[in-house]
Amino acid sequence: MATAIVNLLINNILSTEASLLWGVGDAIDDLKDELRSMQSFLIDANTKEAESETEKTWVANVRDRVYDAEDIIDEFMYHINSQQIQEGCSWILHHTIYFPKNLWVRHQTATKIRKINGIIKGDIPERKQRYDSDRTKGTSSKDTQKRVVQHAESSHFFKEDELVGIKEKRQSIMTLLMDEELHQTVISIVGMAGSGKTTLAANTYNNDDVKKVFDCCAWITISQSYELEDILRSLIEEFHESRKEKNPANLETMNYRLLVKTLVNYLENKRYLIVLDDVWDTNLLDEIKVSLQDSCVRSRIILTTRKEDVACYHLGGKHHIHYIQKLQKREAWDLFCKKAFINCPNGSCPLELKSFAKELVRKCDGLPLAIATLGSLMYFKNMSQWNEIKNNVNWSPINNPRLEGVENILMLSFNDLPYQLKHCFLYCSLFPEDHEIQRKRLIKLWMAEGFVEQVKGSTLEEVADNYLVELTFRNMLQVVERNEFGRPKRCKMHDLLRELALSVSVKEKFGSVHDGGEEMKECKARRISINKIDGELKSFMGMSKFRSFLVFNKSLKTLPSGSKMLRILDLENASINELPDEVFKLFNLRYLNLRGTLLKKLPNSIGRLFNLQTLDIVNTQIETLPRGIGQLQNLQYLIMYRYTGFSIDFSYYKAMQAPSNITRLKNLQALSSIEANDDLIRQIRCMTQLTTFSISNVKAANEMDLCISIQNMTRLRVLNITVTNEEETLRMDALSSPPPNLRRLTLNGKLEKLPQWFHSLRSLTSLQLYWSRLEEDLLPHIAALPNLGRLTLTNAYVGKQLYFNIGFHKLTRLRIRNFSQLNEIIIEKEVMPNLKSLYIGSCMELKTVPKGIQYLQNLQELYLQSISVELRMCIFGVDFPKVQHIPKAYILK
Ligand SMILES: *[C@@H]1O[C@H](CO)[C@@H](O)[C@H](O)[C@H]1NC(C)=O
Ligand SMILES: *[C@@H]1O[C@H](CO)[C@@H](O)[C@H](O)[C@H]1NC(C)=O
Ligand SMILES: *[C@@H]1O[C@H](CO)[C@@H](O)[C@H](O)[C@H]1NC(C)=O
Ligand SMILES: *[C@@H]1O[C@H](CO)[C@@H](O)[C@H](O)[C@H]1NC(C)=O
Ligand SMILES: *[C@@H]1O[C@H](CO)[C@@H](O)[C@H](O)[C@H]1NC(C)=O
Ligand SMILES: *[C@@H]1O[C@H](CO)[C@@H](O)[C@H](O)[C@H]1NC(C)=O
Ligand SMILES: *[C@@H]1O[C@H](CO)[C@@H](O)[C@H](O)[C@H]1NC(C)=O
Ligand SMILES: CC(=O)N[C@H]1CO[C@H](CO)[C@@H](O)[C@@H]1O
Repeated sequence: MATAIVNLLINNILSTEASLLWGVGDAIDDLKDELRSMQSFLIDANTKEAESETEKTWVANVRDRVYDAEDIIDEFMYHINSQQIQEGCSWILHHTIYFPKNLWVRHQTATKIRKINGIIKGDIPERKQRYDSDRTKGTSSKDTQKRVVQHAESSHFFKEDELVGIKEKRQSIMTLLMDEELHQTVISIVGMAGSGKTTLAANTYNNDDVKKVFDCCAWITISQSYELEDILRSLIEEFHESRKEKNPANLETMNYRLLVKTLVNYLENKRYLIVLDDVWDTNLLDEIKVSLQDSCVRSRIILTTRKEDVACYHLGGKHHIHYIQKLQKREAWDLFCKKAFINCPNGSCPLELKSFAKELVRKCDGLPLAIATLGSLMYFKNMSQWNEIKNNVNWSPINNPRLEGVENILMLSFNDLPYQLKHCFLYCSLFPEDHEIQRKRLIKLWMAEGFVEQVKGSTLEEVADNYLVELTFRNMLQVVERNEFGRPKRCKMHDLLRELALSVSVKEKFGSVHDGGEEMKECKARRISINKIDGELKSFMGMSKFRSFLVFNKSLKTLPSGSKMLRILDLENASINELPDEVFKLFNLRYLNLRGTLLKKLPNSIGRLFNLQTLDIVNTQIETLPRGIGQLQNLQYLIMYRYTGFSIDFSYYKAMQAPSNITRLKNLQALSSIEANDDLIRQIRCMTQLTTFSISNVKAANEMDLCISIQNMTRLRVLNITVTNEEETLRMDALSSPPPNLRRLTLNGKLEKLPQWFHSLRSLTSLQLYWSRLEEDLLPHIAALPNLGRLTLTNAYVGKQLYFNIGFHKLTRLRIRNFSQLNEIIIEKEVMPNLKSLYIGSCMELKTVPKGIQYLQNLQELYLQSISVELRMCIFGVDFPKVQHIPKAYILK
């Protein structure tokens, strides 16, 4: 692992901008040369983790020296930058300015670097020879690229894990859930980490037969430390969500007593199902007991735990304990084969591998997590690589006394990762236990850290996306939710893997998590994640070396000072309403996430953050961007809207006002969402590089200018346009052809007709029309879009009938809302054969179910909201046979 870290450091140093290094350039050049030659064999050495002790010590030493070098360079850059700011001309940075008072610093820096270089140099030649003669092959990231594409096409990718043996176990739990016992009944599922408790609970909980019989359901993940009030709040939210009801208005501010009262009232005489996942102590059960009264209506509680005393604890009512058995030899083998040999004839193990494979599976000790991870690892290997592993495996605890058998297996999977993926994987452990990690956030963090390799013909974002997919293939991350094309949207890290990753992180000074308890005194790692805090967070030793500072706790109110070299500052949802000036001097900062904080304003000095790539200020109180924003020449993602209402309303979010200087940002790819004015619309045409563009406050009179601007944005994939108000018309006909790769289009405003360029949206996968109030029938135009997967029509058409008579072959999600005249929907046979989800809301004239709904054989969910009494009666009466094939149908208020 240390070698992977050294590589990363080297890459970061190598990418330092040379023009800034006047006066220290020679020393740094020498260092770069040395590092380059070292890097080439460090990469080779990377997978060979069975290094000898001396080897390990050597690599660790190199790591520390390179850390030192990085510190010196970053500190130097910081110094030079702040000098120039004082001189009042920070934007001249790319032309280096010569300041006499910097001479001394430059000289000093050069000396320090030479010294480090000497140390590294003295150690290398001899090693180099050795490595040259003993090259080993590891997984390279190029293989990763290829593989991901291959697998994305195989069905293996999309299938959810049907764990071996789960059917019988599920049946026995289901029987307990649905039996005739009137009293509240607790079913404890107990087993060790990685034994599949949560999978079993989830598999039962998500079963439609189960959900149908309960009035309301909630799934709460507890994990090791929890806040009781948060849990009660989540319970209330989940219950409401399960019945598609709005949360009580004052939920956020309720105190403990009120929360309990709300729950008790809500649950009275309701048959409820609760899953308490991963309970660690009996205190929680004591505390939560009063909220979960028994109304003798066959309510059920499932709890999963690693601890027997928790499992045996009596909440009252009836009690059953389900011990998760380790997988039987046969089951373990089947699971392994499913993962490892899915592409082999009959999915079975080739004869010549059998004995070794069996040996491997035996080591997994019947734990599904270990078996699945190992199986996925072996899936990627060919015969000769199997043999290599066979010969290299250091099973015996002597090699790694710290680890148990199962951890050894997980370590094997970790070691097999290409070095970029090692960083990415370790990074995930900085998120709190059980945190659902958003794909978008994660890959931006990876990119800002410099983990993502440039690959010819792909954007960094695409490469990062593939890293994520690869980690999920390997079962190192679990997918919580996928988008309409099967790509991961949210992921989670299994506890056991997270513990492992954290232990590696700490050992390698890669990163560390602050979990509350004692006051923070010192941290040696380069990255810190604050998960828990007690009171205020004070400055502590080691802060000056931090490159990443992540906060996952609402209660953080102030930022401790002393980190000058941060690359990443992520304060999402922290209760911060002011940032210290220090933040705006962070010359190295690449990623600044202030989403959900209480900030009201950004200072002009934000312009000093010369290296900033991502700025996220979604859902803050900020309304206007400062002028300094125009100086952020490296900015790529600027994300800044604020939700203000429900998505059925015309104006449900607010965009940001920005100085027109913003158009000078030549590296900006995502601009979302900006408030238009006449000037801006004209000037924005020079931003031809944009891939995501969202603009509001557009007027009909802007047609020409807006269209010229969009015409120039040939790389656009996402486009959102919103007009000033409900009465304003959106005119887009001046556009001669739309951006060729447009994937998602949202038009919010009155349309006289659909623009003539509509038929050429060949790549469009998602279309949303809000408040268009078209008078012509819009469906023939939309039916012609060959790749459309999602369609939302909100108050888009004033006609009486929607007739789907052709096309829509790839459509999976359709939402029809607020059609005031609509009284008939007709769907012909073989139209939208892949529709999975259908929502119809606020269409009061609609009195019957869509004609032809019975042809939609893949429809999984039907939502009807604010519908007429007649339609409601149809559903339960004459039309029932037409909808009874739909697994989930909800009628909401
Ligand atoms: C695959 O299974 C079928 C039926 O179970 C069997 O006839 C066939 O011989 C098997 N093929 C191999 C390569 O094992
Ligand atoms: C196995 O895969 C490795 C790496 O992709 C490759 O270098 C090697 O040639 C392959 N061996 C065989 C026997 O296919
Ligand atoms: C935030 O920190 C407090 C204090 O340690 C802790 O009680 C709370 O659970 C933390 N919140 C989260 C979401 O972890
Ligand atoms: C931040 O808070 C919002 C609103 O409460 C929530 O939806 C979101 O998931 C939170 N983000 C994280 C990373 O927890
Ligand atoms: C744009 O930026 C330049 C320099 O950064 C500044 O002089 C100018 O006043 C700015 N213009 C506007 C309209 O903000
Ligand atoms: C575009 O609009 C859709 C629908 O309102 C919204 O979900 C999405 O977040 C918007 N995208 C951007 C980049 O503003
Ligand atoms: C943008 O479009 C206009 C008119 O279509 C054209 O004259 C101009 O060269 C384009 N600008 C760029 C930067 O491509
Ligand atoms: C529920 C809802 O938002 N209804 C709106 C639908 O559209 C009409 C007219 O276009 C509005 O008046 C309603 O308020």
